[in-house]
Amino acid sequence: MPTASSSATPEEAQRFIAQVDQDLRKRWVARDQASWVNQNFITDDTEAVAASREAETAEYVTKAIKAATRFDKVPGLSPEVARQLWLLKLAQVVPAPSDAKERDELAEIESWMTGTYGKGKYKPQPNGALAKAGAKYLKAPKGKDAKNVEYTLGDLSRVLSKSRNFDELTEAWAGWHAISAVMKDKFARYTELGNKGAREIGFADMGALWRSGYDMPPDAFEADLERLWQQVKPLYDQLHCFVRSRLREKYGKDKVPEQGPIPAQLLGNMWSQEWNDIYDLVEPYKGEASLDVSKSLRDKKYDAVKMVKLGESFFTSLGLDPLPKSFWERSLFTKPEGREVVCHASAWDVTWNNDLRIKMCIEPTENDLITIHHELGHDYYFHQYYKLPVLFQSGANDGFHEGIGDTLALSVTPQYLKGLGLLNAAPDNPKATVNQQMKNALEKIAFLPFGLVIDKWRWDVFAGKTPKDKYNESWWALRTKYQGIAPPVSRSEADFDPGAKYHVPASTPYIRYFLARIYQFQFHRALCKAAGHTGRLDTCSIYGNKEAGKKLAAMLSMGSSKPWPEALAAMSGETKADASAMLEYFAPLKEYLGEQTKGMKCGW
Ligand code: X8Z
Ligand code: ZN
Repeated sequence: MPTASSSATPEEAQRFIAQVDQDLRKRWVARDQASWVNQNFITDDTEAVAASREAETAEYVTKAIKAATRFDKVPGLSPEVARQLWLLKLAQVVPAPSDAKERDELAEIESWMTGTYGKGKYKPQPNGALAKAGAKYLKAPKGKDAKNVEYTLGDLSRVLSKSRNFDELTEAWAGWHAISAVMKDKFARYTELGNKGAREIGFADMGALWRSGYDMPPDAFEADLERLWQQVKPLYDQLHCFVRSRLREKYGKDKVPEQGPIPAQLLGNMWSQEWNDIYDLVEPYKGEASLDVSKSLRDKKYDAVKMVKLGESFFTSLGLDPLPKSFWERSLFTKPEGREVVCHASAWDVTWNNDLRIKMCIEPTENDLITIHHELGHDYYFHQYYKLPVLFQSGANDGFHEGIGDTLALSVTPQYLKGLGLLNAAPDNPKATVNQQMKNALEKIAFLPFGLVIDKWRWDVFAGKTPKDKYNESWWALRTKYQGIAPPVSRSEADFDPGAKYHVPASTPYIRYFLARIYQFQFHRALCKAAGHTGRLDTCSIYGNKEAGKKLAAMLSMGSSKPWPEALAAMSGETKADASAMLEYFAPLKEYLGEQTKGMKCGW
């Protein structure tokens, strides 16, 4: 550990941060290699190795932060050094207490929670709805009776997206949400230990640390989130209202209340976070051209690699580099047989040196095609900044990182898909536009309140405002307040529903995804302008446009070396997050929803 003399100078600070760069790189590589192996082969041993590397990193970061306080009041630091010293304070998502035993305990809980989620399974009730439904949506391995199989999240999610039977949906929902009850005590202990670590490095609690990564005071950040939410809430309310009325027609008035929250299992997704899988139930104009890309992917026999190549071709069309050879050798593209893996999609630069990979259990669906673009967005960000000091090897903020692939995916328009033969027709008429927009809104707009609640819940837990005996109650209070959804079956404090969403056991902060939903439309608008697009925003595709590619690459190459408003300005000229681009994009749908919901009782 480098130390500084009591009369520290800017030069010493410079040397200190250069040493931290080397040390941190070594530890992050060791940690991420262990984590990669653990998540690709979940066993007790890989879990232990991953926990140990995590604990070592946490120990180092806390010590380095404490040593760096010597430079707190040193005048004349270069902006690069000052920013790295600041980013060092934020470098450990779950900061550990300096007590070795507590540190190890914390890291073990983290690995255990991730593993427990990854291994989560549900065996259908012998006479329940899923057993009766047989193998319709549930793939039993060859030679096995569907009734005796334990189903994974992937299987149960297929039920949520495809089944239109109320009882099957309810059982699949409840089945998955049973996997996390065991996490509750551990999560409470993790909160206690993580908070202790956060306080040692000068934050009130872990939530305060997480909210500090946005180049503004945490309170100002929360106010900004509220401002953005109020910008988009009217559109969400209309969408909710319209979807609820269609679900009432489908499932009956006894199942879906006229004015109450929507039962969470009816929205096509395990967490009701994106609703595009129930597009068939809410399609505005029947008989318009099909938007079913999943079917075309299956018909055209797209396998996982072919889908990833298609994603890559979008990035290279902008003038960005092809993915390195090692990407194709080291990535995990499909769910392997005979071992436990974390299937939740992720992107990596394991050795922080252009060692790009994705880890996904790809199925030939449109959702997975979009997720591939999302993950490659991370990899291309890594690629553009891997030569920077490691503390600058992240997004301008984490919402930027989450928004890049999505921005490109906004250019995956029906016209583009038609060119690939993945859609038969891409008509440009008002009805087709509304259909297309509805499908996109079910993904993008429906997500917004979900993107808010995960961390609103965690921030309150970390701040001690939500005690352990109110964990689940508070979770559902937020889910109902913001999303307007209700639990499918009665819940109690014996349940721990937050743990059934990957990012909670995996300690991934979530507000980044809310931000990304907003930013991606700002990015899209800016890149479309650079590409010379003049028409409606939802008809723009930057595919093949090198000018847009240059703008994108310039922003990505900055990593986190500058405050995010500067990175945004480099791309769009704006310095504030602003949902007006998103609203502009969805203007045609807003008009349709306004007409459709006239006279309806909206809200819950
Ligand atoms: O977790 C992800 C990515 C990996 S960074 C697949 N997403 C969030 C989620 O699945 O909950 C992307 C959208 C939101
Ligand atoms: Zn992501």
